[in-house]
Amino acid sequence: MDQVQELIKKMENKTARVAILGLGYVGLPLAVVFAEAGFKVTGIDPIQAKVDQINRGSSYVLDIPGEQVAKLVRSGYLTATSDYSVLKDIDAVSICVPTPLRKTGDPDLSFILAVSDSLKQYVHPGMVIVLESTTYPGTTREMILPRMEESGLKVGRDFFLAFSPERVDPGRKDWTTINTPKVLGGITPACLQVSKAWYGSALKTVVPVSSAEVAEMAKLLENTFRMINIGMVNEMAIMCDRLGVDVWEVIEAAATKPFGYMKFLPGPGLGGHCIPIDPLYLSWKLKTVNYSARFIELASEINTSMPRYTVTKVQDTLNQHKKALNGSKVLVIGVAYKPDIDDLRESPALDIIHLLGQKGAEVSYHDPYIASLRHEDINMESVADLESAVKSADCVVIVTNHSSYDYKKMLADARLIVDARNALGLHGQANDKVVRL
Ligand code: SAJ
Repeated sequence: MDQVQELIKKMENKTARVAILGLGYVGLPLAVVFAEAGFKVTGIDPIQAKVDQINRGSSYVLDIPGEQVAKLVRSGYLTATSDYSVLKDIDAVSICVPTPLRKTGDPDLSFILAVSDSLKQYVHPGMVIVLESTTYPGTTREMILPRMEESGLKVGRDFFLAFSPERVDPGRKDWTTINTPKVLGGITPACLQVSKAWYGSALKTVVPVSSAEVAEMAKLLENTFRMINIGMVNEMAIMCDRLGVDVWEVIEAAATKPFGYMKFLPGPGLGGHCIPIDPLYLSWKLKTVNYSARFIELASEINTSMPRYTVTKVQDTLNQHKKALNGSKVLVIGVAYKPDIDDLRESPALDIIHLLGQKGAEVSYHDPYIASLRHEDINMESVADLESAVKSADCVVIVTNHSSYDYKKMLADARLIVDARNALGLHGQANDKVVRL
């Protein structure tokens, strides 16, 4: 039996030994899905604290309950380590490491390259490798393939290599790792065949495509679509403001169209580790082929201008009440990058707090998910007594509309509110204490 058939057999009877490189919000749920499917899974992460926590049977990822990890660890289906040498006995590897941006705005592939340099020491005949980290088209073929072939092994014959974009939406309950359709593209047809047998044995729906590049590009289309539409609706908010029209009412009216329209909402900026970043991987790649991705550049410009636009709203609102921003008490409500999660990455609240401080405001914040803020020049704790903080603030600015807040009470207690998320809804529209984006 050749390598392909042998591996497919191991996937079907779950005897293939699986490793997940990177145990974050993508890797840990994926490790759990394969373990629940009956594979023996080894999670590998360089952060010993994560490894220890998993082996103690607890979870640090919001979407994965601790008892689920404990059950899988107790039954021997899930274990964690920081030792890459275990890869010598592994058949199937999924790479789920971060792909952030450098300060210069260029892609930072250092995590992918670091794990590839570890993995290449252990690649052996009969191994399948799938990259999940969001990256520009060509990364799998240009950066991972050559490193694996340094061993002298041949892709598609000895080992198999594919790309499958992660589609984890932190905090979402309806679409999770196991039931979200999974796009999968191989470096060769045999790579697709083997990786499809592996992923198809644990995930509900696998969507095979003709190459790794198609799979890499599909992911970037998904998130670029989102980032550009958010940028467009943010500019709509700015335009409506200039025309004296309520953008929130305009959006609700447009959203009554049952076809040919998709609702996005303006906000104080674009947070998260996917939407603001992934499209810039694409625009960077296009620059290498002398093409300027103008939609992406423009949307990014508008989205990154929203924190300053929000602070200007606060300044103008105080000004209308004969108060200077300088010296005023401003309370920021919600600092996570989106509602009902504890993730701060790229949160616009960080820029807003920084800008408010720069303009001399006395800034405080409250967020039920984030007890303390340590970021660049920001070193703050979430206020303990929300009611008194709202009452004593000269202006409250709602940046992240967590669903746990009592917005009616906040409206009653506050002197002034800048509502950057339309959290107050209609209560806010007819109230002269409230200014919306
Ligand atoms: N945002 C707006 N207006 C909108 C939607 C979002 O300002 O209409 C802001 C959010 O407040 C946040 C940022 O954009 O700051 C990103 O929000 P998001 O809803 O896109 O949340 P993410 O970053 O968690 O996006 C994830 C993505 N998942 C992956 O990349 C794997 C994205 O592809 C999903 O489409 C998205 O979840 C989702 O559908 O919720």
